Amino acid sequence: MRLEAVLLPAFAPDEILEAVEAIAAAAPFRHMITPGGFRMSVAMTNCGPLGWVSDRKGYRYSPVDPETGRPWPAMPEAFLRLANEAAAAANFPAFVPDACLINRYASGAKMSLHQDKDEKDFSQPIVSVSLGLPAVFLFGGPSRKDPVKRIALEHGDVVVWGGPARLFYHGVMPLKEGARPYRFNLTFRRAG
Ligand code: MD3
Ligand code: FE
Repeated sequence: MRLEAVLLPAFAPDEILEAVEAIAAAAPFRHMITPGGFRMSVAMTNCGPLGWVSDRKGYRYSPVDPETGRPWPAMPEAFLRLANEAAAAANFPAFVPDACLINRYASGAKMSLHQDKDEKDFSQPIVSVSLGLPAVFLFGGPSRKDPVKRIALEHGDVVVWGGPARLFYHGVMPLKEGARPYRFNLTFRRAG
């Protein structure tokens, strides 16, 4: 059986957050601009061979950080292992991501309902890892009009989105203040 969205509670080890800090030292978090000219409330960076970027020209994957012209930091071995093991637990064996987008939410930051469709192969799942402050995740359906479910995502939770769910609309409610400054979300993708 091929499951569509699989939640693995507290699956991510705490060391992942330390690796995020090292990546951000080489490729700092920045607020990208949407093609429509809006500054995103979520700050982003990437690691791995490809990174997701947005500017006035559109959304795309780039092998270099547009802020520095240099390649994104390498994907840590622990990231590859975590993504691969999570995908395998959801019956997607041999998942090897080539992109890891790292989102940083301060209180009030949100992500509007959208689909992830800038990747080449939708048969590959997306693995998401939540760290830090909790968030309310919105999970809809294949059409923007479909009703949305609210799912609480906590520190360490990993979700694998595959099959039809891969193209479902989703978003994140404005983050509430909490005991830590940020929520981080890592999304592992096969982009190229
Ligand atoms: C369901 N990030 O970066 S992760 C994104 O919490 C994004 O930062 C959110 O949506 C965040 O694009 C949600 C969970 C997630 C990621 C990708 C999906 C759920 C998904 C793709 C298809 C369906
Ligand atoms: Fe998304």
